[in-house]
Amino acid sequence: MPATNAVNEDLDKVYAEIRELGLEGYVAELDAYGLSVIPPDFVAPREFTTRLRDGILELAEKRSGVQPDTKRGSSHANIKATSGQSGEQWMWRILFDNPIFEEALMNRTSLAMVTYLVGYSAKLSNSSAVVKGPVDLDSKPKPLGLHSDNRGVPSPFPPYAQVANATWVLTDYTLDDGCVGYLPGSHLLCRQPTPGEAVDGVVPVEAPAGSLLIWHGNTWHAPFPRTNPGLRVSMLNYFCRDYFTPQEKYRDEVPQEVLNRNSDRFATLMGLGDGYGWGDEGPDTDLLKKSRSGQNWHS
Ligand SMILES: O=C(O)CCC(=O)C(=O)O
Ligand SMILES: [Fe+2]
Repeated sequence: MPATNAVNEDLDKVYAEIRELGLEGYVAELDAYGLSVIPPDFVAPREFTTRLRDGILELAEKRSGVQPDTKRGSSHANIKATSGQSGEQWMWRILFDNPIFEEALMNRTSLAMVTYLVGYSAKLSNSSAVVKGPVDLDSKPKPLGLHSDNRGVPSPFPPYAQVANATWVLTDYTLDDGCVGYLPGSHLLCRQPTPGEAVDGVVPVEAPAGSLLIWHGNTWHAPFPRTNPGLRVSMLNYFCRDYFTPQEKYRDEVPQEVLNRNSDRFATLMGLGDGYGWGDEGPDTDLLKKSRSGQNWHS
């Protein structure tokens, strides 16, 4: 049985897309290790990732009122963290803040890899961005927060992915830059790590700006603290299978103009293809057949 994707009637279709984009090697890496690093040339033109990074820095200032200091990162020393470590600015549900975020979501390479993991009926669970500054080197180091993104999923996890993470690396990722780290092969363990488990085996995911990271929802990973001056900038799109509840509100809040300028796949990602949530009119059976038919996620 394949380790990462479910038996799926759309496998031929997604594999054809993978081949067309030259991504077979990255699928092999994902199957073997649970995480794949896709180089910039397979992702998007440099000009696009520069604009995406600038869009996130602009949003960071809009949301916090603090202008990001990309050289030293001092702007983020005391930034209010909504999650994670201090010095880290997380911005949630950024999708509707700038049309370039829609383009990043719909990027063909990203979507092909995500589809391989969670199918064509997948929904967007969150679209967020992180701007991360250097830690205070005098403070006591915090333990690595190793985890799988399968929040609330009981063990044992299924071997196929229930959620998938596509992270846009928008400034270089090295250990000292505060990149993400992961435990290779941990997607096969099918459970969450216990506190302190396996942290010695965690390897940094080093990648140049413009790369795209894709990981299986079972994979154990954790952010490293940044020790270099300056800021780490990333955008992450986090997807779930259609029977999950997305973390962020999309279905009821996506503006019509945003739907109008995007494809049917975008509407599915927003949850518009999800047949659950009916009222006294009862289920829309056509919609149910498409989303919760069960045909594309049995293993
Ligand atoms: O951005 C990072 O370094 C890791 C964040 C994380 O755990 C995630 O995106 O699921
Ligand atoms: Fe995570």
